Order: sequence, then structure tokens, then C-alpha cells
Amino acid sequence: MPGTAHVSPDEIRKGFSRAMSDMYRDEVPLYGALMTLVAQTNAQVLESNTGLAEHLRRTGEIERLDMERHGAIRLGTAAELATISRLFAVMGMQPVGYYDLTPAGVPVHSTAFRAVHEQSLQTSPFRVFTSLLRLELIESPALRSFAETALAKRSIFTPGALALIEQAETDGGLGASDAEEFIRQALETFRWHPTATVTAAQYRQLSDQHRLIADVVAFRGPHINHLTPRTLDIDQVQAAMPGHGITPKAVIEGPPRRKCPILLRQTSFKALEEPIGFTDAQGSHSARFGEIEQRGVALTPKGRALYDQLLNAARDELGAFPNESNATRYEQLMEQHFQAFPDDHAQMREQGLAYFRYFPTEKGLAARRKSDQPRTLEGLISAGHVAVEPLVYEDFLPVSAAGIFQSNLGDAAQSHYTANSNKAEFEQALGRSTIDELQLYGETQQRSMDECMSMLRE
Ligand code: OOG
Ligand code: NI
Repeated sequence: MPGTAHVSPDEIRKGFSRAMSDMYRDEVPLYGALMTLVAQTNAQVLESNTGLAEHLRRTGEIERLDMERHGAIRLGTAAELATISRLFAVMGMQPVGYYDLTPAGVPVHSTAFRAVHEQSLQTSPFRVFTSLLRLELIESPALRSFAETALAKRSIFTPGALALIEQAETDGGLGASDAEEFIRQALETFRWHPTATVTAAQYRQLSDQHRLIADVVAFRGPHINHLTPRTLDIDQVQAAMPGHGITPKAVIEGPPRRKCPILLRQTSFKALEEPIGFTDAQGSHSARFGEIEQRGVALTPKGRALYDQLLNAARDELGAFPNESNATRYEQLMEQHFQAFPDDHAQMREQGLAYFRYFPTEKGLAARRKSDQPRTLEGLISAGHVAVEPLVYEDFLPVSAAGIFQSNLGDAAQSHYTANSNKAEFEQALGRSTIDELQLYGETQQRSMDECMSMLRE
């Protein structure tokens, strides 16, 4: 309606993220238990570590912490991916990064839909790790064509959601009541269905090919398969999980524990076995699980290369996929190799390993226009006029993602694909290019430097 004010996409995302969390808590009570545990742990950490609380207050992360979470879905066709991209765009979410999971034996490639500007992230950092099944990796032509036919028959968006996406595109946004209706309609795409669209035998065939293929092809929609809250101490939550009836996977994915966290550490609990009505019989399927994550500083290309090098060295030395039997040795190897990564923000900054944000201090603001005010950023930092804070990593890690997928599929699901990574094909399906996350971090860092300098100079 012309003249009606549009709700900001950031607010729609915030509302959607809350609605999704409520839906998932109703569907999977263990997610609620995990949320409570994470909230308790975060409160404890903030109370005992006043330094950390102060840092998070300065960057604003403390305000977004309670609503911070990511989810994941798996799609079956190019058309589904293109439409989900339009649906997420209504909420200000864009595809950032390209992740190829085939080297790890998972027949998908993926991106993460998320907000891209630090101010939008501040309103709602909600992200969705979105995978597209690579049907060309199904070896049997008969099974591949069965999968294609099954996927061609389904429609994962409600007519109401499709109409509102179009309206938002045409009008450049949605008014308040349309935005609310959009959230209700969009949520339907992510809902769990206890009934499948195939027979028990067809499900078995798909599942024998790869459990992930069955998870996508046998169902009416791309049910959200986990929602992940952000914790400030993942080791503490991991240790407390069994006491709350939650069994975590054997190893925490990502870098080892450090004083100055980098990138992303994640752990999950195993997928639940849930009853499913196939078209001809009762059975079960497991897809939905729980996960927690701890986020650290975003690394520059140089820092990321060092991270990849150390991770690979530790894994090579382990000589096997990390699992229950070698978890302790894996932890030791990781600690050992990561000695080579400076565990100190000043050093990381000097060596150009990580991205940072810059904030004027009280002292700096008081010294504005004074003759002895240092002229350069470095001078301002050493004089205590500027505080430097790590820029938080907003994305995912392919090796970790593969570990999370695998822990829920079981070792039996390990496959070996020779297919190449195919970003061009993914982007063609998506209908647009993916955004380079490193460019986003660089831009945020630059904006923060510029703003900080102009506040001190005005
Ligand atoms: C996605 C697994 C990846 C993460 O946090 O790395 C992921 C999936 O299982 O669909 O969510
Ligand atoms: Ni996840």
C-alpha cells in the first residue's frame, strides 16, 4: 500500500528468529534444555569475568547474545534455493560464503544466509546454514530419477509466503501486518512433518545411498534440523551437558580452547530417532539435533591460512577422523600445533592475523582538539585514546560443518566423492553470486577506524 511505512528487514528477521526458536522449542524439548543451560553458563561467565563483560559491552555483543543463534536446512533443487534466497532477502539476509562439503563425504554444497552490516547484525545476528543436495552424486540412474521426480512434485513454500515475497520485492518492503503474516507463512517451510512422501522401501533405498539424501527427498519440506545458541564458554557447557540428560559428541570442532578465542568452536548432541509415517508403513528417521557454539575473532586471509595449516597438521598427525576413541589425543595434538598461533590480541593485530574494531575511550574523547593529541591511529592506541576490540566471526567452517554433519549421520555414512567443488553451479542455482565474507570483515574494520577517527577529530 503506497504511503504505508515499511517494517525494516532487520526487525522482520528478529521476529522470525524468535518465532523459529519458539517453534523448535515446542518440537524438540532438548533444545529448550540446552538454551537454559547456555543462558545460565553465560550469566555465570559474565559475572566471574568482568573484563569480558566490559569488552562485550563495548562492541554491543552483550545485547545480542541472548537472541544469537543459527539454524540449518537442506534443500533439494535449484528452484528451492533461488526462492529461499528471495525469502531470506525479505528479512535482510544474504548468502555469504561458499562451503563445499563433498571432500568430507557429504553430498551437498552450502552458503550461510545472514545480515551483512554490523548494525543489522546488532539488531539480529540470526543465520541459516543452507545446503543444496548434489543429486548428480547419486550413482544409480534409476534412484536419481526417482529423487528428481519426488522433489519436482513438492512445493516447500506456502502460496501466502510466495505472494508476500513478491509484494516485498515490488513495493520495496512490507507494512506491519504483512510482515507479521510473512513470518507466520515463512515459518511453515521450516516445520517438521511426521509423515513422509515415500514408501518405507523407497526411504530405505534413498537412505542406503546416503542418509542425507533420504532426509531431503523423503519429506515435504526442509525442516529446520538444529538451532544453535551462542555460549561464552563451550567447554563448560559441554561438561555440564550429560548432567542435563544431553549426550554431546566426542570432540569440539574448530580451534582448541584459548585465552583469546578465534573463529568458531562447536559441539552438538546426537540426532533424535523420531517416528515417521511412510505412505505404506510406520518407521522412524533421525535428522534433528542440538548444537552450541562459541564465537571468537574473525581471521584475515593470512590468519585463516595459518589456522587451516595448523588444523590440517594436527589432523594428519592423528591419522584418523576424530572420534570417541582418539578424542584426548586429538585435543593434545590441537593444543600442541596451535602454540604457533599467537594467543594475544595485540600480537594478532601486529601480525595481521585478525580483524578488529576501534572505539574512542573516555580519555580519547576528553583529549579532542588538544595540542598533544596523537595524530596516528597507532599513537592514539598506545596513548589509551582508542580501545581495540576483536571483530567477531559471523560465519562457518567447512571442516567443522562436515564434523557436525558426520556426527549425526554415523560413521557408516562416510562416502567418497570425486566430484569437484562447483561454486559456479551453486551460484547459478541461487540466481546470484555469494558474498565474500572476508570483504565484509574488511569493510566493517575500515568503517570502525573511520568512525573512531572522526569522533576523536570533530
Ligand atoms: C548443517 C551442518 C553445518 C554448522 O554449524 O557448521 C552446521 C546441517 O547439518 O545441515 O550447521
Ligand atoms: Ni550448525
